[in-house]
Amino acid sequence: MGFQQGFLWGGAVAANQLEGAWNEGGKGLSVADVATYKPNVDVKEYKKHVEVSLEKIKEAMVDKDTTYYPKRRGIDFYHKYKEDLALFAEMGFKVLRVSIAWSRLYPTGEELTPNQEGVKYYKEMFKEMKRLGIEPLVTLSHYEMPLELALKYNGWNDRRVIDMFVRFSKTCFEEFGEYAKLWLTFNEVDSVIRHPFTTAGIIPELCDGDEIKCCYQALHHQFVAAAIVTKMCHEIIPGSKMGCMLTKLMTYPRTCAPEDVLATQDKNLDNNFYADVMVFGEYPRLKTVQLKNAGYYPKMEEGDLQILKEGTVDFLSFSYYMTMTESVDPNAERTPGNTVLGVKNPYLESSDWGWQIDPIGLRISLIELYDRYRIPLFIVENGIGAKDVVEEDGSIHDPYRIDYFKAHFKEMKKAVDAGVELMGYTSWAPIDLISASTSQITKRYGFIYVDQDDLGNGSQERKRKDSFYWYKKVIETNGEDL
Ligand code: BGP
Repeated sequence: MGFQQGFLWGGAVAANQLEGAWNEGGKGLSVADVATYKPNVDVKEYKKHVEVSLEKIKEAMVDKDTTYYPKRRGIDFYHKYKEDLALFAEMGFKVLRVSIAWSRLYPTGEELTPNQEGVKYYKEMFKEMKRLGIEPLVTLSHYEMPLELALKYNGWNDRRVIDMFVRFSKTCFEEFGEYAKLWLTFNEVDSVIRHPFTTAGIIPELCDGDEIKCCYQALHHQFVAAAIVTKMCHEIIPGSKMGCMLTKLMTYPRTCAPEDVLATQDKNLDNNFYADVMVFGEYPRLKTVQLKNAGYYPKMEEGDLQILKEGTVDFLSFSYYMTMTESVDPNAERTPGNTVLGVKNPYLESSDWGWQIDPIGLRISLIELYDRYRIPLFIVENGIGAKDVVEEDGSIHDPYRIDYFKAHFKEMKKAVDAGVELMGYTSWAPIDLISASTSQITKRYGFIYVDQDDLGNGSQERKRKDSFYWYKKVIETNGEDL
């Protein structure tokens, strides 16, 4: 059978990781602009590096030296987008997942009308994509809320932020709806719990001693906002489709001991919770009980549950980088991964950053998700961060990246052949950009190399890696020639 005709092959990026131009075009500061560069650190050290505090944020705000804030410079896509889009078109992209920086349209988040320079910038970008025949898939919120909302309201913890986000989204639909029919609300909506500041602007000192409670409240506000704008998107843009976006983190039991299986079940139920709300339009009963028992069930307003019911999504999208393994044995060997900690799976290899590579896990995830939700799926992030070497003649040989994608595409194909409805695939990321978790650019994901180091040195010249030509062929043959 193979991939359906019109399968949407492409790539995914996020404004805060590639645009740069953090203080141009009337843009306000976003939470990403205070994210510092983190050199490779081990698991124990990691916690210290991701700690967020009011004091650190304020220091970063007045820091004029941007060397250690790589997201502020990105890869200068803001000025170079035509060159980069041309390279994506050369690979034959059908779709490009982009995000809109909220603080480019609403610098503080509180304005009543948008910054016209920001509107103009994105309109030009969408026009160029249209000219090149690349369809946009637009994420409304990808780790980049206006910083002012974090400082003043403790981000999404405050219900008033819903209205501000709805205003921003309405602007996006009205201004860009002519070009974009495919939309996503919150990138990796589940990550509020793992990265509260990056995802939801939550500052621990403003949480009355209970950060987790703050996170679940923020998450609820995001669910409500997502449902409102999903409905609105359908009303404003004829033929539009809205998806939710999750981090697919499937967990295996380390052994078949029932204790391990039970602990694993808990992890997997938690991973499904977010999609349950956005696809079915309701809080699942088991999670409701769990949150109530823990004292984390969010405050709701009358009508919230109805809003969730009326704003369910058309498709389910997710990122897929790795799988997790669970064990109740405290001595089980841990992985050196630096965002989500887990037990080592002896059957899997890991990336240089400790992310366990698992192509078959992608097939399992696709089948499990499709069977549970029965709506079309879209893989909107998948890829490998690696250290690339530029040869003397300027070529970049990245067989490890080709191997990674090839193995994942084979499994994707098998899932499709098994009956899974898959709309498309966007690799993370088609061009080297700033890593979300570490702010390194040397954790490279692209088919296109960017001559820039972690501290911003380099010409920013773009170069095609071997994988560039390989992916072009995959797209040309609709995934037949791997
Ligand atoms: C996802 C994010 C992306 C992206 C990717 C890779 O969680 O949605 O923004 O960056 O992970 O992660 P990292 O950049 O930390 O390697």
